[in-house]
Amino acid sequence: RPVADDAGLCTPTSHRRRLTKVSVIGAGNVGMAIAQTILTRDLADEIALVDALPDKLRGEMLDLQHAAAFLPRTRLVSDTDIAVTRGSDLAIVTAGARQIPGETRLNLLQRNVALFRKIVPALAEHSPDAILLIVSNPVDVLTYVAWKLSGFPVNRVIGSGTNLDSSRFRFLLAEHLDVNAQDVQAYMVGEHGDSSVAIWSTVSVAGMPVLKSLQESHSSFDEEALEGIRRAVVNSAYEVISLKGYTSWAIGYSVANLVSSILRDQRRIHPVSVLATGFHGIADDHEVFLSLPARLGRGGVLGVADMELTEEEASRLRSSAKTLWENSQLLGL
Ligand code: 6V0
Repeated sequence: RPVADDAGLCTPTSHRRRLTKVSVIGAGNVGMAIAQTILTRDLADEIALVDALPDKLRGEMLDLQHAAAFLPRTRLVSDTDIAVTRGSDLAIVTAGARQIPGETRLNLLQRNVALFRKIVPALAEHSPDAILLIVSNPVDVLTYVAWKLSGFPVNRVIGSGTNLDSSRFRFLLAEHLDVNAQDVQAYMVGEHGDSSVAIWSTVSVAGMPVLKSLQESHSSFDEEALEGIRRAVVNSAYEVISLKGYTSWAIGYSVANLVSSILRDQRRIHPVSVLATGFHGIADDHEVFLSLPARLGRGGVLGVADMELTEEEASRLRSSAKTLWENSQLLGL
């Protein structure tokens, strides 16, 4: 005879499917925007939050839990101890030290590497089969650091890279062309941030390349104007930071979009930070992570596009690769 449980429901047979667990390390502005978007998009059965500040962490968890009546059912757990991430399918790292006024980028990098030395090996130990998704800046070098410290195969360590820069690029183009940004194909590749490279030949709307027609109809669409648009993409991050102090919503959606492609095995192509050695003339002995369009699925990085680049674009990539490689050599990994 069926027996009712405390909720008055009779369960005929126990039915369990494998649950999907995502961990977010760093419950700051970026980590919480990511967690919130994953929650609303129903991408995980369990989300584990980790931060070094226990009160803030518990406050953030409770605040999200109190929205349970309006959201898909997701178990939320949090702890300052990374053991709470045990058994994660995907671990997203957003923890980062904040730049101290006057501090050099290299010094900030070294402080973040020290932080990664605490976080990454522990993550790898608790979730040896997980995919690592790195968001903390400088994201390309830190993705390399995470790869080295985790000992994971390279397909399971991904940096959010220029996925966000490409989204900003598509937004600006969509505004200009008066179409939906989702219908604009356009890639920015290379280093996330100041030296990202806009690949103009990839800009298309509804599959139709638009650069040529833009240049024919607007004589002002010269090299200088194109570089101006690229700079506008780069500066848009600084503009948001100068206005509100940090960026959060766009990176939240951008990372949740990657999470969806990975956990749901969507095999979509995203510009993300991957091992770029050997691509576009990057030296075979330079292990660097840079963004290139990559196919993402349940196994992580399933392939990297060897895009056709102009010599100028490829040379910019090589120059970023050289700087990143030189910086990573100073870290003693
Ligand atoms: P934030 O709001 O200062 O959050 C960082 C969080 O990390 C804080 O809550 C800290 O308490 C926490 N933290 C520090 N040390 C540890 C530790 N050892 N263990 C666990 N947690 C710890 O910064 P914000 O959320 O704004 O930014 C986080 C990182 O994301 C920074 O490195 C940003 O530069 C980077 N971004 C990367 C982007 C990208 O496109 N890749 C975009 C935006 C921000």
